[in-house]
Amino acid sequence: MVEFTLTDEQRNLREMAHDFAEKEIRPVAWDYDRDSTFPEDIIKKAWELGLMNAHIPEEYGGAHASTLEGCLIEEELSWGCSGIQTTLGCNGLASAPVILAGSEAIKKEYLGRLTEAPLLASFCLTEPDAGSDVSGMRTTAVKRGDRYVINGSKVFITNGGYANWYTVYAKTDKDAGHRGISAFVVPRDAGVVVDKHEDKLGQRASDTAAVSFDEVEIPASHLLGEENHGFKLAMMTLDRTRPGVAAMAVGIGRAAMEFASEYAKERVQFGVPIAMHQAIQFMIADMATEVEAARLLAWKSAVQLDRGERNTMTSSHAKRFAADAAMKIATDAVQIYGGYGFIKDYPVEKLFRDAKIMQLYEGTSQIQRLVIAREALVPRRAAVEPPASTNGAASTNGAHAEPEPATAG
Ligand code: COS
Repeated sequence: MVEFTLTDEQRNLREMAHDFAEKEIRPVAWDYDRDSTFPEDIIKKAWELGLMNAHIPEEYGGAHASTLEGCLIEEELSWGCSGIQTTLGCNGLASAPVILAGSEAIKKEYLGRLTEAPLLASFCLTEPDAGSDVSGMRTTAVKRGDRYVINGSKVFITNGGYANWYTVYAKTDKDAGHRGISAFVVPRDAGVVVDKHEDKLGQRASDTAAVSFDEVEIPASHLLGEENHGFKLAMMTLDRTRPGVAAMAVGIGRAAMEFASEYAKERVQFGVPIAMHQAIQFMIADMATEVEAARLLAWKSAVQLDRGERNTMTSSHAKRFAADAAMKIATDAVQIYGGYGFIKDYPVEKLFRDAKIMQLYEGTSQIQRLVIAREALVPRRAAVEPPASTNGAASTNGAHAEPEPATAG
């Protein structure tokens, strides 16, 4: 059965997120963008309301929200400001590998930190010379007794300058390509150095940092899952987070469409509001279709995961389509505003800049196409295979590892 109706609980959640975006995010979003200020006060308020860390299982203090429910929150907050939502949502990316493969003690400690206080965590995969090509990473983790020693540097790390702990991918076998990568939890006070905060084109309220590890020692128990199984863990993490990124792109596209529609009804040229001209109507019509289609793809990829099915293909469909749609919609919104769209006094200029990152982070649009092509040509197994957690038991996270009824409807 296909059901597109949300439950009352899900509608209430979406309303709460929208209300927060409207009252707490929208009024300050353009100031945060202009000044590139980190939204610490908004983090505290969102954390108190449960709009952060919703995905964390109840036993570690979270609400154990489904992926679909996460998408509802992410679309609304991103409608408010996608830079601020990137900040608020990053704990989901950093903690997904911990939920999937961390030992009980690691989950208790590090997921607990996020739910007990408004702290942040970061996901450290990308390096200066290893972006799309994850297996080209150079950061190393060498085992010495009951500890690992990490050396290397990571770039484009969301919340990197503010994180309390980091999920770090490093080579544990330099000659084994993707089969020589492991994942670790690294607390900031182990010696993580923040080298640089980037000055970005868009999403300027989010912190994007370069961080480095110089002989950073962590207990061996901070390994996530098995040694040399980190690449798959990273891929499984991205399968889980790309539906939410797609939902964020829907939020940007929807915001741009709304601004453009309102403007088109007010702006008069040739004696009538420009919304009366078919040239403008067709642009608005395409925006509406793209928002709708992108949301359906995001929801499908989320529900598939919530059912315990593998969603690699659908999450790439969703991420690719929604990101490209957000960029196109924001570009056309600037077009509808004409010269005013190019000026910072008008809202769509920021949305145009913000939309661009959606085609870049969590896998470029080209990488999504590559994943889709591979899945189309050589389909993988349909079921999700939970990785072994560090303590040898299968992942205890039911939402991600075991089949569950769909939450939509
Ligand atoms: N889930 C589980 N396992 C997966 C998987 C997935 N979604 N995708 C790939 N794998 C497994 C494969 O089955 C293969 O397993 P074996 O070692 O048993 O053969 C292994 O991982 C390697 O897969 P593949 O050959 O497809 O790896 P590639 O090096 O060709 O890379 C891409 C694949 C390019 C898709 C990957 O590196 C990628 O997604 N890059 C983009 C990274 C990214 O999004 N960066 C943004 C920063 S994170 S915010």
